[in-house]
Amino acid sequence: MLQQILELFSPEVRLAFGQVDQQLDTFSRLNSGCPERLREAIRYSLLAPGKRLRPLLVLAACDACGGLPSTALPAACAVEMIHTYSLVHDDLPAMDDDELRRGRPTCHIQFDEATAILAGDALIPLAFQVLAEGMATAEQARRAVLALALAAGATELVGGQVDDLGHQFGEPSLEILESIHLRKTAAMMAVSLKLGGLAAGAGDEALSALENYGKKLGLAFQIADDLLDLRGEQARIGKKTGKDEVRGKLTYPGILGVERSVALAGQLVEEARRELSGLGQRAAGLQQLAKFFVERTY
Ligand code: GRG
Repeated sequence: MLQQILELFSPEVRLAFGQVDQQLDTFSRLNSGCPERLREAIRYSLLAPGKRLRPLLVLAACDACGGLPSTALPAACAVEMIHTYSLVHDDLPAMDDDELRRGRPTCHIQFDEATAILAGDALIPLAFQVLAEGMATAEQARRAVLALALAAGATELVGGQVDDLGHQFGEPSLEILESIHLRKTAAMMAVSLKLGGLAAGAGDEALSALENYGKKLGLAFQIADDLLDLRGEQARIGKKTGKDEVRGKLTYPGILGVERSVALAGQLVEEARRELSGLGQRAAGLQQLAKFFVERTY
């Protein structure tokens, strides 16, 4: 499926996307002051075979705004670092207590809990370092660092995670569920697109269109994630399925049922696509991508 997705984008996006793993490798070599076991744990999680969807959003948004996607590679790596830290911490016994991630033992199983916590911790400043050093101008770097700090912070990613943990076995409410996923999942997608736009020097109108698209996309992605947990194959997804029900998690199929969840995902995809209409033909790849996001099987 990834190959099919990549074909939606320009050769420049594909070329830059092909460099993401190599760049992540370079950025995570770290200097000799980093303890070896910490370096290993950081690289174990960061270089594991994730889908790299957020980096793709960064590069595609940069292209859609008329920029050269390779200039957005540091931003693409920065969002993947924050995303990876959030997965490492989410998998810890104190949170989701998972043993499988990206088809491999989770970081705390492969190493130990303290190392997994600290590897996640170290990825956060590394992301901001890469972003601050990698944007073309000081003003772009300032705006990008601010945007990522807000998206990854206490009101968005972390706040969404806290509310998600707090509502296990809670009163099912679509409003709460949407608020959780707008912050836990959609905010990181929206900021990925924004950073790509910033790297291209896009104006405020284009930036807010990209962010709105990212929020709708993130919600649709989450519905697909809930549906995969319910009926996906563990081997294909690379993580355990059927956990949401056991943990009493609020989910879209749990509240709406499968049919209405599928319909809502479709509606969100249409709304997301419309958000990009002002960007014209250059955003056609991103518009198509939205469909793949909800039709995914892993
Ligand atoms: C610990 C602050 C903190 C936050 C954790 C990311 C997250 C918040 C929780 C992960 C739980 C989860 C299943 C969320 C659903 C959406 C999501 C982020 C899925 C994982 O992203 P993918 O499918 O993963 O893009 P890969 O491995 O391909 O990068």
